Amino acid sequence: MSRDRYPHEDPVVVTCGLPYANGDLHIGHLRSLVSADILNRAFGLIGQPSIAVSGSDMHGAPVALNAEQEGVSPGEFAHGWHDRFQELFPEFGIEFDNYGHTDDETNTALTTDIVERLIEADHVYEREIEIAWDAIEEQALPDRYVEGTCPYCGADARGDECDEGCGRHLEPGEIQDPVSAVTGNPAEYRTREHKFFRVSAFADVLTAFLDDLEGTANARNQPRQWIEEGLQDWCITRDLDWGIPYPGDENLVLYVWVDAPIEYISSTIQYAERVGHDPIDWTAPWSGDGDIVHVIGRDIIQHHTVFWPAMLDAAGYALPRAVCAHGFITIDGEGLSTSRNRAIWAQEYLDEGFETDPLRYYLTTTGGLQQDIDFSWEKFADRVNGELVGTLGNFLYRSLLFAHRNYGGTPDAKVSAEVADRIDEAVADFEEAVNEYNVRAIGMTAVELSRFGNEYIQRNEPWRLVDDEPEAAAGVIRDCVQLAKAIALLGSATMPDVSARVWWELGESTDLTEASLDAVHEPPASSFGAPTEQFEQLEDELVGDLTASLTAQIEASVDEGSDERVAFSTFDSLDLRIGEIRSAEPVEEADNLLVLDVDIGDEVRQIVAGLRGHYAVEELPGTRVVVLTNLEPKTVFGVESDGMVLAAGDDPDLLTTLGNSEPGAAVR
Ligand code: B3M
Ligand code: ZN
Repeated sequence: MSRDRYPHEDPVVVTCGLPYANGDLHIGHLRSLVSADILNRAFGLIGQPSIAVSGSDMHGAPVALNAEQEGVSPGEFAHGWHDRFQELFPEFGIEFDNYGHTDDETNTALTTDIVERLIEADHVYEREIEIAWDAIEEQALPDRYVEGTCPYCGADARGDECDEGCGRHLEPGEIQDPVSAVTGNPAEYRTREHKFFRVSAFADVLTAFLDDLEGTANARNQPRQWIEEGLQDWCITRDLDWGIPYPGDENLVLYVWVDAPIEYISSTIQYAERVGHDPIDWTAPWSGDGDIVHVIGRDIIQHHTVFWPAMLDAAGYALPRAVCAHGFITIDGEGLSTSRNRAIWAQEYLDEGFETDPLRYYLTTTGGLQQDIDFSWEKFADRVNGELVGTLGNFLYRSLLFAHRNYGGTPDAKVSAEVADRIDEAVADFEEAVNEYNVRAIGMTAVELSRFGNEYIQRNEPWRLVDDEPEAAAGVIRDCVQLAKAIALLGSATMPDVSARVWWELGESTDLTEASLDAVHEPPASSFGAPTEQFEQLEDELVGDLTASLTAQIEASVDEGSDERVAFSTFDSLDLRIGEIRSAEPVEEADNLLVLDVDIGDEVRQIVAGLRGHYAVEELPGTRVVVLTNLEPKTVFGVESDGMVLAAGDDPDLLTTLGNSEPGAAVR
């Protein structure tokens, strides 16, 4: 790893966190993918040799569990998603130099080799641990196969992560009140032998690594705290029949988080094998000649700043130079949730017929990389209409149209010192942004330069000069055309499609993706045609429709019954008991309500129920029903209701007992 400022001569490998090949991609995934793509393109623009690699994460419980629920083999399931991802990436301008997957030969061989090195160096030992077990199904419950409560913060957690609470990685056996995610059976713990990687021995290595680590501050600070609290060794095997076998024990597979980051190296190797090692050895950064830059979501910082560098160090590889951990995305102020369908899906965005550059721009410039950001169609429209249509699109269109109409292209004049300096300033800002991995600033330079352009054209009023002072008018427009060219170049990392169109409209014949910022001062073609408008205004009516259909999509998923499971402890917190109806009376002024007195064993409760018209008041007394007794009391039509009587269906069918359970008997 070098500490040299970019651009330097050694290669840089930009990686993107591997999406699990287990479901559709949404804007949360896109934030990682696009940020990595932007960094890679931005490196290229400043003359830094770089590639972007990633791959699909095919192993582990996240894939096995979803495949099982779909009734297909994990391999077939994962390959299906892998193919879908690869079709989708180009639509969003996401260009990887290599996109592999964790189940291929390169990664299987390399993972086996790395784990063997860890074993040889005595960094792996065996320990008996308690793992979650479904005694009814006689099945181990690794990772996402089990749900329960986080031992650190008490939030609902699934398997190996506290995804809705403190965000910690959870070791096997740590989750409390475990329940099988497949059957809902309460899990027990069984003793099993598993392999552990001695992460605790790497505290000094990791501390030194973090002291030098570049990227976002969250990726340095959180692990420092974990190291201070004392590092735990890491269980690297699972009882699962899907994954890379543990070398030396075919009954165990490696934990998915062992082979997933190794795919970063495997993917680099595949690229190097394809293009050869001359003039650049792209694998060199993994042995210290060049830099590794990881782009990830903030939920997987621990994996990338503790487990992964420890593994790299133990196996003799170089450690990354930077970890850039982006924040989460909320949708209309609430957490994105795939199971609740509270998400903007990549495919649905495309189906609306939208271009993807505005979304790339929104996802990467709304907040700094590290910040959590909110998406709503309204906020999206505000930025598209304001910054892209109103500022950037407006400047390009008005100035290039003026140039085309009056001069047939670039006027024959010299670029002013003011504009040349302002372009240099933008280039310097851009280079600085790349050196700080500041994806937002990378995207803003083009918009800021257009803001200047609009102000410049407004201040110089070429439309007034054109008749009386033609030379002055030509000078102003010459400046604007140069600004447009610089904007296309600077904007091309974040908005590659729009920039390529502007480039082409400026009469450039070279491939913009091959260009560098050195071209900002080169004169554009002397003749070019009429420009087109680059961005479409999002009208209020459309925004209203999109917002309404997003709300409907979320509500429909709630009605359908989401596939999100509740922890057993959640169910257990409901006090359900048998009750016997003593009396029933209509509630005045409420057509469908009855007020019941219900004996629940140790007391009689007054409960209002929507049964009027479905049952005659005189047939109810003596009926044994199921009562939720610890529901918050409330007042309905002036009548106090303390509990809930359960019934099935819209045409309420009271739940009763098959045997003759006594009032007060607990329902489980
Ligand atoms: N497949 C996805 C995630 O947890 C996981 C990333 C692997 S990166 C090596 O966000
Ligand atoms: Zn937690």
